[in-house]
Amino acid sequence: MKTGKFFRSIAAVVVAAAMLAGCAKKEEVPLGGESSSVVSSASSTSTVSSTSSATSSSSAAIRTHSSYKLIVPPNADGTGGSTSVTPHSDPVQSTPGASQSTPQSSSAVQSTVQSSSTAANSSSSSTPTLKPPVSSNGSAVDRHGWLSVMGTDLVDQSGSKMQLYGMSTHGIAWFPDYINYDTFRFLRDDWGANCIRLAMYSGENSGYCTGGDKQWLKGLVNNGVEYATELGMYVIIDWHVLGDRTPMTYKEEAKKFFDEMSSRYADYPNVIYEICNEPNGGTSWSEIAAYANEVIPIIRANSPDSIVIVGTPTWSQEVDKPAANPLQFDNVMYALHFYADTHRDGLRNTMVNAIRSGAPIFITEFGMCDASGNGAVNESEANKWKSLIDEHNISYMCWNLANKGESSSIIRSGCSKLSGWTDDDLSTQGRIIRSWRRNADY
Ligand code: IDC
Repeated sequence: MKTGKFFRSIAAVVVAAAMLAGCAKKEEVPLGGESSSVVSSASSTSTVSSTSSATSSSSAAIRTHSSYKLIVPPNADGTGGSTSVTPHSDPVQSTPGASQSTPQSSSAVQSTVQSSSTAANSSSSSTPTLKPPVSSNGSAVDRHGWLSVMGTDLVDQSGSKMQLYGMSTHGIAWFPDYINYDTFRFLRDDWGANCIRLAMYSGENSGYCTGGDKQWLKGLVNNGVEYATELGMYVIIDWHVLGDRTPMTYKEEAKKFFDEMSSRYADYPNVIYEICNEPNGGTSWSEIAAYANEVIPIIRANSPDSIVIVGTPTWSQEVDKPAANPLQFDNVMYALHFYADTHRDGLRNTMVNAIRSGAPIFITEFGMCDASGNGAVNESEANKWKSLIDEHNISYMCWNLANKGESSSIIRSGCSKLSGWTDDDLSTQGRIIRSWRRNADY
């Protein structure tokens, strides 16, 4: 039996079993996450329109799924879908990854989510079929199966070089509407994406360890994985360390989370674990390595062959550190993040040198603007990165899948469509990214 078919059968059994378990337990989980106290404690000036949950209401249903809530797309006739998804306000922007002198852009904190169901459904298919239009070559996961790391390369099940490409969500707590089957399908079919990254902040406002509703957040991750799986796409579960600076801050929570995720997705060849987004604030490689040495064995015990990505010091820029002192596990890659208008030749040189020293690099986040996630889009610097990325077979995920009023959001602020975007619906970065891989064949 082909790996893909085998995997789909397993996945179906796992899902069915989990749903039965959920029914048997009759466990009810409160919806919508945090109380108004969390929302009102937000320091951001973000505006969240009250219509955002309406969009989701029309396109998905929550069922109790073991201890998670599973959001289920509606039937083909449009019946059966509902949910209650209450996005939280994201926090005031810090300036991750910038040199000390990079100023913070005040406009980065402006956000308007306007996910009105009418607009969202008018141009995107409102009734996902759950029968993805897989090309005659099969989906990416059908064709490439379990991935592994060989030397500095990501390779597929037959040992051929593999490059993953796609979008990272924004914080799933703040922009949950984009965890959506149609959204992922459009990215796959129109943009040529073969991977989605699910960014779950661990330490910010409404982060997993800082007041977020854990069951709701895990439900979103769960949905994201299931949609990607249905679509034959790879999916990265990102423990988005940022405001918490060192992954040691919430190490115990991380261990529990990854134990749960890797046991749930043990048989999914498409699930990749990113265990700490961007250590910062002086966190050393040895501290990150100590964390990784505790978390990776937990993942390995459940899912021995999955790819694990580890963040690196200084907002995932110091890939020279693991190049000099690698972790002692197979199938591990190191994260490098760049924002093209801030990070130029210096970081590109660091990356190439690290690869030459044997470090497998995965760019799990990049933008074309500055490191604040805002500011001018620098296409020529972005193109330099793109050449290097292709030259070295590096996988790359673009930040971010949202319509926030910041340059790194790929959807224009004010556009509420969840899929079916034309160039007019996209930000400058969105238009460029869309053009990069549209006709690529995976
Ligand atoms: C930014 C978002 C912004 C949000 C902020 C929260 O774009 O809307 O308010 O986080 O602190 C990173 C981080 C990523 C940042 C992004 C842009 O991993 O979370 O997102 N960035 O600043 N590293 C470098 C840049």
